[in-house]
Amino acid sequence: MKSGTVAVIGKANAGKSTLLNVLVGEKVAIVSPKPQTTRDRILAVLTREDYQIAFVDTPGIYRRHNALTALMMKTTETVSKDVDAILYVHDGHAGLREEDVALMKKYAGLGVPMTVAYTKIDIMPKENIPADVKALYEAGVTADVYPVSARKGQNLKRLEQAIADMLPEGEPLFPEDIVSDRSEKFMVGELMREKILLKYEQEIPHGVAVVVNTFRRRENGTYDVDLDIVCEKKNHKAILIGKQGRAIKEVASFARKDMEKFLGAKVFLTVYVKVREDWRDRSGLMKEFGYGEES
Ligand SMILES: Nc1nc2c(ncn2[C@@H]2O[C@H](COP(=O)(O)OP(=O)(O)OP(=O)(O)O)[C@@H](O)[C@H]2O)c(=O)[nH]1
Ligand SMILES: [Mg+2]
Repeated sequence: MKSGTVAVIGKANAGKSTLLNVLVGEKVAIVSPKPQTTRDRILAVLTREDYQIAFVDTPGIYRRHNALTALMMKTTETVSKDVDAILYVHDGHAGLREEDVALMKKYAGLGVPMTVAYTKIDIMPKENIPADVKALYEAGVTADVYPVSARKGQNLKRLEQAIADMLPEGEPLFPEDIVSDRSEKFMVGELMREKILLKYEQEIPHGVAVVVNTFRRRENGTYDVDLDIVCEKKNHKAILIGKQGRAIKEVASFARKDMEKFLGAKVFLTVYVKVREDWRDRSGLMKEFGYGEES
């Protein structure tokens, strides 16, 4: 039996979390068209007869702007050095730049086996693929490259096998019914953040933290969820809430529906919007909001 941990690494917005969700067959990480969607490491386990792959999703590589981003990059660096293998996710549709080659070389040089998932091939000209694969080879990236589409489910079996092949022989690290290490409470907060990422412009969602204060299952099986949406500025709060509370109502309603789908039960959701000036640069507040438990 092959068994081990695999860091899922790549630039922000490359498609890491989407690929991970498809590979493990369950939504374990939120996804959005905006960079910096994933803020923390998330473990996702895929168990088959012959192997167990424990993926660690990571925050995408991004220019540093504030203490939160710096912390996210630290998480990614730490994870990449502490695994049996690396799955480097490259957004093929965004083109291949020198910085991509440099990043792949950097991670390939860490001393653990690496495979490249060249993703989003469903939205790019197919003829670019062999040219990019050749360019990578000529640039000295020795890892195998698998062109895939997470959205269309193309070529994923071959990628999965290649990942399993990189792992050492050993017993499974996790029970086979475990898919993620994250609690339902965490996921509920993340689903709220996902809807905020989808609804508002760049600056707003990046400055938002979601803090779940109550997550309770009643005897009749329904759930009570009370959460705070914490933003950085008063004017962000006004935008989040919208005219007569319309914006927040809409986004909360989307989130609630997704929470109900995820939990398989009715959810009573209460949402508060709060301001904490520049929390992303204040480590005490970051900790309070669940970031910075460096592991
Ligand atoms: N067309 C297409 N879109 C994809 C594919 N995979 C991901 N996407 C889209 O790419 C965007 C980013 O996806 P994520 O999975 O959130 O990317 P990520 O690498 O986890 O991003 P961060 O967490 O911000 O680092 C989303 O809009 C996805 O729907 C794919 O195979 N095909
Ligand atoms: Mg992600």
